[in-house]
Amino acid sequence: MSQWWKDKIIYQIWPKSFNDSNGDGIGDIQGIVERLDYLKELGVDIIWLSPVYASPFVDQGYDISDYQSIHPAFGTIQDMDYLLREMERRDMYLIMDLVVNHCSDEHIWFKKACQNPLSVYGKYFYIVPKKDGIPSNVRGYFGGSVWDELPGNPDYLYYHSFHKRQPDLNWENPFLRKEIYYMIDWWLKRGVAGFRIDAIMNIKKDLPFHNYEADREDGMASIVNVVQASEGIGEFLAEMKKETFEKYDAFTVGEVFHEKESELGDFIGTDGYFSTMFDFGPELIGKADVCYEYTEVTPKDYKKTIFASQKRMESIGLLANIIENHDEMRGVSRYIPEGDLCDTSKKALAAVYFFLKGIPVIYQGQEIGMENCPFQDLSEIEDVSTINDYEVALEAGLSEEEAFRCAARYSRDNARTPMQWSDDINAGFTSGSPWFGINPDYKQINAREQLADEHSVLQFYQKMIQLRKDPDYEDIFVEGKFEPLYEDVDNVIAYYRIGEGRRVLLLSNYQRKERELVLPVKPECILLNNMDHITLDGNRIRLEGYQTVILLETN
Ligand code: TEU
Ligand code: CA
Repeated sequence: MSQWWKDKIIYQIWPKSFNDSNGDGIGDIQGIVERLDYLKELGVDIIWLSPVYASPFVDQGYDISDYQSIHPAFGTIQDMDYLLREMERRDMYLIMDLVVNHCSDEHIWFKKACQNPLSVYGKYFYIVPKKDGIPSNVRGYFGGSVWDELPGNPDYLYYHSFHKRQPDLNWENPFLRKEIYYMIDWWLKRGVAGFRIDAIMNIKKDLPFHNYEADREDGMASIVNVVQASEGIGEFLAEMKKETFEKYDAFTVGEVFHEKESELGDFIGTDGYFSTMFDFGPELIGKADVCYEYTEVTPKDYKKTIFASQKRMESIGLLANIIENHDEMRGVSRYIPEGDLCDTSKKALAAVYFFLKGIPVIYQGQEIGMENCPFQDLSEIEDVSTINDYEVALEAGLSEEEAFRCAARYSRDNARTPMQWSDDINAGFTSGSPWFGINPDYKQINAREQLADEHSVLQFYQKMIQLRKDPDYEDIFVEGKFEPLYEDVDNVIAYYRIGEGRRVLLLSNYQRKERELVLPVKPECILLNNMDHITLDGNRIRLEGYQTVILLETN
């Protein structure tokens, strides 16, 4: 397969909160079309669209009841075709979210399975007779047992890794796999360029089902045990690629967690199952099984983690680099120490992750520096996962106030507030009443103002993208090797990208204090600077707080 995507910039749209075109308070497909010029102007090539399929929205569309139809709140299949045409006209590509570890309990397959667990559809899921006992003591991602009584048929149990209304599909069944490949093919034929592949490590179970050592007082064990113990996922992934992606030279990015180190090459090597996969290294810093045990990220941890990922993937393949997504709090609120948050530090973080080797992915609103939302009360939260975090914290004995604080701080809903287009009412997201609260900081942080301000975070993103895509620097930014510098100097994040007969140095003074450094070589010129000025004298450089530059060196 070709690597047509390796110099491209990806932008993730979480449709419910992107742009509402018809005033019902919910973002929609026509709303995306309205903003294509904005994205083109920014420099985006590939849009990853989070689910827009038919769904009861128990998990914000990651619970799909019909893979080949569009949820009416988002529009119609004709709107999808229109979006595809409008993107093609602008040389842009669309990738959809492929959620095939599970579907919704409202999917016709599951309904038929409930009616008759012994039918062919019963075998599309993991369904067992209840009289044999609960097959495993596994706790799902959103809390509680992965086993529940089959709706309408309490003599049986079925398996769900996520919410109980997201039954897992049985990938061991070749007929189920065929259905999925057919559906993927159907979308590729329609013109989508590929997929972001959801929760894919969960499709392989550790069979036969059995218990694991309990890790909490509930007597259950984390579902991570299942992912880590299961063997043989590669057979499914290789087959899926051969039956679908390969035929279309599609671009795929896997949501891969807990892969085995020795299998990295199988995932994203030259002939890998996927084009790329997310680097979740930074996302995992300081995380624990429960949110009240999370710890804050220090610049030191952050540097160590991104550098480790770079080294690990060096001779293997390209990672998709992110600072946030729809499952995380805002990156600027996580990777910049509290109190240091400002436009300059936001630009510093942006440049640091953006020029790493790999494919840069921007999450909606990141380009204007959107921050965590100051939630005040649980009633403002919609996300099932956050509500579970809160309950788990309460059960562990935290006060309501403490439980809310930690659940809200790390809530996925921080990233799910509506996009801030302007300082007009509802941040210009909708003319109606928004489905979800708008972050009150939209008067200060919004796209319209930043489009008119050359010092804005948004225009800095634009400049970064232009530089990254400049064909003159392809040998550096696309192909160039990564090599760290000043690795042991605290609060300096610096690395080379090495091109043909030249290299660039990304240098970030990741702290509030200014600092002077003696560079190994006198740079030839400055390709990017997140401030107006620079103090450079030969190879002595002085950087202000969070000042970040890209310097070109030629031999
Ligand atoms: O996320 C998979 C995943 O591993 C999550 O459980 C993650 O740990 C969780 O978001 C933490 O709260 C994917 C999607 O990105 C997510 O939005 C879905 O909820 C999930 O799959 C189920 O489809
Ligand atoms: Ca709408």
